[in-house]
Amino acid sequence: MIGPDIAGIAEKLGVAADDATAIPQLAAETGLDVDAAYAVQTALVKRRLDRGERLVGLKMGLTSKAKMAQVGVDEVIWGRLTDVMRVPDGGAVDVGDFIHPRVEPEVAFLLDRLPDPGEPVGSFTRAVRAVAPAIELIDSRYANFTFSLPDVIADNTSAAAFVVGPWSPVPDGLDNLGVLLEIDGRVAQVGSTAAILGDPRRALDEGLRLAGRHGVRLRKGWVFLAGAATAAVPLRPGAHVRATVEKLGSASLKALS
Ligand code: 0L1
Ligand code: MG
Repeated sequence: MIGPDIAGIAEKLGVAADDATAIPQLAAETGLDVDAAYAVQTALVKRRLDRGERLVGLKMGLTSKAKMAQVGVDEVIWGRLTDVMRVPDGGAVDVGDFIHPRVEPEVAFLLDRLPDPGEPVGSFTRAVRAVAPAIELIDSRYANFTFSLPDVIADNTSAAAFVVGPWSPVPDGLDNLGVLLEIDGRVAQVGSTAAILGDPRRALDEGLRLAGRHGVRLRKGWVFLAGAATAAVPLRPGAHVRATVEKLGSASLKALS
């Protein structure tokens, strides 16, 4: 039996992102399962690397119940981050570069000495040099932000852009810090880092385990987005977005008018 056309699906998703034009879901029609979907993700990200982008990290997706409920998919997933996706703290994005962008408050880790593949993280403070508040801008390439599990994996877990706030040394506890997402100074979402797999440190174990299954090794110096503590909020032109994590401070982003 002939399997799904990995390169062809990656090309469709890549063009959808480049043109900021939504496409219909692909997985059901092409018989894409989870493993094949990660192969599409690899091909989709390679398309970026081939035009000069650099891998700078890894992101976890759907690590909270709020996020799972928002999109109707209930498995933790992971995707890749490139240098072109990174927006400086306080920087601006053009909403027109995206299809239907949403923002969500996250916790970022700066990776340091990582265990060998297959080993648990063990000492979090050895594996992570610093932590920071972050904003992830997600933008599903599928119409109506609607997808199945293999669809969203193939689409690099909707990764589109991210902002990392100031790095701090790893605080004593990361498991129950207040999280706030403000849009134009008004509270849009409130949560706790406990929403991220009970403790965002667990996201790193999951990232090592899940990415390791696909032969992907996390690297020293990479940014690791542990996941969102709340549901995501649509990003409108002209909006000022601020994500604050207790003890860690804030990251911010502007959408051009
Ligand atoms: O980062 C995320 O949790 C997003 C994962 C993909 C689902 C979505 O697009 O909301
Ligand atoms: Mg996210």
